Amino acid sequence: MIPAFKTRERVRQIVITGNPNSGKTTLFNALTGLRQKVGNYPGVTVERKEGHLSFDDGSEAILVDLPGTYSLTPNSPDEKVTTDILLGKLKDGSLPDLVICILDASNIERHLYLATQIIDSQIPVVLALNMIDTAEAAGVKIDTTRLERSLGVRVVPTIGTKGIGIAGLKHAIAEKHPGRLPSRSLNLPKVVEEELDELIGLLKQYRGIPPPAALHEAVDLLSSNNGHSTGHGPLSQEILDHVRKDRERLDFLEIDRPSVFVESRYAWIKRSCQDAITRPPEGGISFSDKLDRVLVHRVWGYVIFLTLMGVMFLSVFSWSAIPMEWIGGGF
Ligand SMILES: Nc1nc2c(ncn2[C@@H]2O[C@H](COP(=O)(O)OP(=O)(O)O)[C@@H](O)[C@H]2O)c(=O)[nH]1
Ligand SMILES: [Mg+2]
Repeated sequence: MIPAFKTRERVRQIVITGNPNSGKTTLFNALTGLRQKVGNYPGVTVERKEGHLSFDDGSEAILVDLPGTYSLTPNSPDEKVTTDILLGKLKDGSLPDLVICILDASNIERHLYLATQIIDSQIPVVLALNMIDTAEAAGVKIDTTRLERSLGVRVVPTIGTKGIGIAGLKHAIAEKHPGRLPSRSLNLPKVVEEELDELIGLLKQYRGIPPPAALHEAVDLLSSNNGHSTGHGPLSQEILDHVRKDRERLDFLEIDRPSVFVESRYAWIKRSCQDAITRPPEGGISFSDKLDRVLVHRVWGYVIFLTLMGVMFLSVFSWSAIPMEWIGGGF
């Protein structure tokens, strides 16, 4: 990240991330105002947007609006910029001091996929539950206190477009965020858990990979058939042999390697959200559903239909006399 110094204390490096269209740029603008600088990341044509964040006590932080990504497995150069920064894969091995992860509250389970991956990576994180207005309009209620308890991180509700919750978000950013203890938000079969822990140990020991990247790289190696590294140089023969044996063992046990990690994460998310999210009954009743209920009702449907037909009949035969008189009077 950018080396920035202010008198004696190092200025905190904070990054904003989240799925595309979750409201990252809107919240970035609300937090930084007009104090922004736009450039490119070195070596790629991906826009880099940076701003200054000032706190009540006079201290400042640098805020970077990272490109959006759905997970920590990148599918484009933009997403690679984000995942490299979040996993400490930059050349100098630096990690952000804090990650602000923006979630679309009306799509919370899907957006928690990336958020829980970041929580697993053990970088201090604050979740901004944005678009609370859209969620409420859809009848979704989220108890942020309960969500905080189940996820173990700060959760702040916001409506970026209206500037609601910005003060609360700034407050949460300013708090002290102790590094988290390792508690993975995965709920894996025991045998997968064992293989994963063993491989993480090997990757840390032999390659000096930082913990966030080691967990992620181990998951990547076990779930795919890739023989290549995910960004920390080539793998040693010893690790490759170990990975091959792990894969054979899991395949023999008929564990679906590509989906076991994804499914267990979603299962974990579902469980943690259970008590915190209330949805409208019957999967949400929209306005048109409500209208349908009355208009196609067995009794009221006919009453409304006959009334409308009656009004049309009257309008043609009786009320038309009035405009006809006007027209007649005009000649
Ligand atoms: N209803 C609603 N719309 C929002 C909110 N925050 C952002 N938006 C809108 O969502 C869209 C995507 O926002 P943007 O900040 O560009 O998302 P980004 O892709 O994550 O940077 C824009 O049209 C915003 O105006 C919010 O809290 N509520
Ligand atoms: Mg944006």
